Amino acid sequence: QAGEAVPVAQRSSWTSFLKSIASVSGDLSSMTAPPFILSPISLTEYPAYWCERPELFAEIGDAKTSEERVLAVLKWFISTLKGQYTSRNETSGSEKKPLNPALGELFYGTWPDKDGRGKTDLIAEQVSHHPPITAYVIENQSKGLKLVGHNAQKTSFSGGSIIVKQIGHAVLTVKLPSGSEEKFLLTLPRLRIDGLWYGAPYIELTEHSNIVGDGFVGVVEYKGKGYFSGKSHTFKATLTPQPGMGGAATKEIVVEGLWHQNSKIVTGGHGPFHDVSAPKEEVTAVGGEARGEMGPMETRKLWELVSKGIREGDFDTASKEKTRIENEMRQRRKDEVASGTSWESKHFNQISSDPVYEDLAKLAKITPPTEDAYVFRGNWPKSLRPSN
Ligand code: CLR
Repeated sequence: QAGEAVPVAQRSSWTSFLKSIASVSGDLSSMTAPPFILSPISLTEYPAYWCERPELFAEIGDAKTSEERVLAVLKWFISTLKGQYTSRNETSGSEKKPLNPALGELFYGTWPDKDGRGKTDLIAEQVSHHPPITAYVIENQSKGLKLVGHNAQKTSFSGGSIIVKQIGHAVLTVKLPSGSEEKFLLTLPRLRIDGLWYGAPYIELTEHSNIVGDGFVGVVEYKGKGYFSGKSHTFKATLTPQPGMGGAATKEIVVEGLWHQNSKIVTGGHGPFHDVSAPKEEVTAVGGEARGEMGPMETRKLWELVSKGIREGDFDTASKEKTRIENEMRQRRKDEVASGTSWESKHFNQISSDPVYEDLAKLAKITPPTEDAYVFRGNWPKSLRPSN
């Protein structure tokens, strides 16, 4: 039944929202949606999903061989998927529409040191508003790990589902004890958002993504529940060693399972691989200002009243506040035009092609062959790096 999960009073606005999704392709983020589907959290907070199991991230730095390292990267990567793609369902019953970040919106966070895993820090910045692009860096300095990436989405509508093509990539740099570095290129899966008609959207991953580095080309294939067979959230990862690319490994490794539950190694070894049934650890938001306070562009400050309105069901206040913020941002852009200046990112420099991406993409035959990227300027706020 259409809209069964939608509050009765919002059914007609849900139907018109779906109709406009079907006709507008590209960017849904700025479309107005009915209140029941709104999330009080901005997309600038989503990069935190990469580190909700900080001990698995840290383990990459402890690996002794190329094979151990690539397996640690795969395990950490797969273990993030449950949080990235099912956590809104679990906490609020369905996928929700995140707040559409303002240009220059910031999010700072940390996961404290515990059991020798080291402290891990995060900066995310909205580096483009239209289309929305979020750049981020996640670093565990004591383990020599740095993840730098950016995310954008291109959406279309097909067969009653929203198809989300993720644009962007991430590069994980691992500093080895010898002083040399290994770099891993991570690309992102495609999403299908189902359950729209009913009013309870949820995500399935489709197609594939890559993990390439340290002498390995890795492909992760995603499948969902088919009409006749198959299970939701299935994946199969194949890691193929590249002859002559350093790394002592010679055998192919295959891992199969369910990314939101567990998986096992089926080729090149055997036994359990990952298991995400244990609780995850959410990021601790940190203010980026001098005394650890949150500045006006920090996401939880900027959207404070909108979020409160959404959480408390006061949608009038939420929508008034949202309009106020959007108008303020429009005014800023106009002022910049008038004064001949332009907005500048606080933490990232855009480059039009990324040599690390190009080399590793070529090796794995990833398209497009080149992609722009955002380079972190290294300027951590004092609240995250007191010694700076
Ligand atoms: C952002 C990057 C993260 C993974 C991730 C998870 C959920 C995605 C989100 C990304 C992008 C925006 C997204 C969202 C799910 C729904 C939302 C596609 C890829 C769209 C804009 C909202 C659709 C509205 C329906 C829910 C009605 O690492």
